[in-house]
Amino acid sequence: METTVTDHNRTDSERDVDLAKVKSEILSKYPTKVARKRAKQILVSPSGKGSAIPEIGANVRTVPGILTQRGCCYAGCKGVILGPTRDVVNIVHGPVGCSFYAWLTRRNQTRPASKDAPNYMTYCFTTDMQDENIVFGGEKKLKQAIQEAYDIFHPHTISVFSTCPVGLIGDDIHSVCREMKETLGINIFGFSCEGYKGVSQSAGHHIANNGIFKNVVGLDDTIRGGEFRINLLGEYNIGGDAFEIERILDDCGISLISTFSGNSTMEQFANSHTADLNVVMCHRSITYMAEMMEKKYGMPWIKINFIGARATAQSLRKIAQYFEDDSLTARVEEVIARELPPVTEAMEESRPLCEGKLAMLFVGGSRAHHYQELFNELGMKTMAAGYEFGHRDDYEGRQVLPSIKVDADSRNIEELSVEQDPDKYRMRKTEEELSATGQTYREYDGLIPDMKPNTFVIDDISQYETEKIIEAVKPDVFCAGIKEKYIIQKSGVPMKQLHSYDYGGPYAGFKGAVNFYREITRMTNSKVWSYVKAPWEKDPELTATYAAG
Ligand code: CFM
Repeated sequence: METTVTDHNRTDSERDVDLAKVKSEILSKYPTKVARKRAKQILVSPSGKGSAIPEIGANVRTVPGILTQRGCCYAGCKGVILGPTRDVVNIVHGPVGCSFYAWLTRRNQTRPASKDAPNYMTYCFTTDMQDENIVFGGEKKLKQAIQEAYDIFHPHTISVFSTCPVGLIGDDIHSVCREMKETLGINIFGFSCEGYKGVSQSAGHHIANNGIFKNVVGLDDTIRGGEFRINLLGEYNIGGDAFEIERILDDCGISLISTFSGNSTMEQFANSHTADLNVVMCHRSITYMAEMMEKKYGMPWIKINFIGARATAQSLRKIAQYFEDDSLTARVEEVIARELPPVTEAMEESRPLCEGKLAMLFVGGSRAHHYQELFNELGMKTMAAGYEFGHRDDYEGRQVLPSIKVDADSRNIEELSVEQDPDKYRMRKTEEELSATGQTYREYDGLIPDMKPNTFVIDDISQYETEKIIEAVKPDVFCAGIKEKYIIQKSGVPMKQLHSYDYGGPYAGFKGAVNFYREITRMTNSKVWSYVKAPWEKDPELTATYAAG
């Protein structure tokens, strides 16, 4: 019988791929220096829990010429962090393409409070730089763009994003923003997030965190919400995830003061320092904010994860544990008890159809870890996982932070020096009180400890490596992004985008888990990809004719 990559009747021994051999075959095709570098970024997982965590090469430059999945600093700043916020006019100072290609491509959704409440997310604002602006400077054009946006929309906040050429010609966006802020009397600030900064979009996250922290957080001291008040950090409302999480928190009686930044507003950011606890979902993109808020305002943070039914329940319990309130704990348990049965039912339907199948997960900086929860619930094994731009702490856990060396690229990104606010600092709980709650704060163990034995962990995977590993591992589903999608499908493997969810979702929370089970069951049980044949596979004599000629 012909074996295809979607053949689900593989025996266990067929699945036992010698990953060390696959790794050395991949590396053998690289020049020596490149192979040495990639060797540090491709790990075969240690054998199970309790094993020593190996060091991984991460957050380093991609070798030029290699086809990476990564995006740029501007993408991380404008697209990722500020993209989902509806009441700010985000003007991109640069060529039109930079703005156009960051225009709603991430499927962030938003729900304004009323029909008249501002929502600028559907617009695409750009200064549309031309050659003459590159030669003679673009500050005048930027000023005009801010004025024009103000005249048309009257927003309370405008932010400006630098693209590569702006940094190269030296336009001073910050002085333009200061000047226009004074002229118009609204909040205007800029981000020096030129695409080339740092080694990936991760640099842009940090720059965005700094900018929001400096210019917005702390502006509004009004106390809002009920007794249990949190901020949700690192949730971006892809495919409606935030709506499901908001529904659950609401049911539990937990007030969400601000989300950074799914379904968010600048008004919420301005007010976020009044909450009592920060819960961090995406450790990579937003922990800077959690750390700065703790220093300045005295608010502790915990790591949570709303991807996966079990993880969602656990995260709710963690939040309740912080507040140490019996009525909250009881209500959280009630919600979990009510929500779980239909999820378990859906899981039990899907599990027999998915059990034993293999997944590969290569997504930005946290999903390649979080989504393993859902695959575990389906009884599937994640054979290979990795981040586009995670740092060592996202892989190995935060205990490695002191040993991460600052290099030329990371030195480029400003580290704000933050101090206690003389008026607004309020220590929510002392260290003793925190430890008395029975859980750990400011901690994340990373992806590697959760990987099963004999699996790959690969940082900044390339297209070539993707193809080689698909050949060797023959996964039943591959999760990554749009750049990889069609090549993976052409190799006969079902491909699920975990950045935009391919028009599906939500996948967070309880209802999201059910959506995901059904989607993965459908994808991994469909034969369609096994019928895909490239022309040269169908008609091999084409090659023969060519060779003979
Ligand atoms: Fe955080 Fe994200 Fe991610 Fe990310 Fe992203 Fe994203 Fe992502 Mo795409 S903030 S690191 S920069 S969870 S846009 S919502 S899906 S790569 S894994």
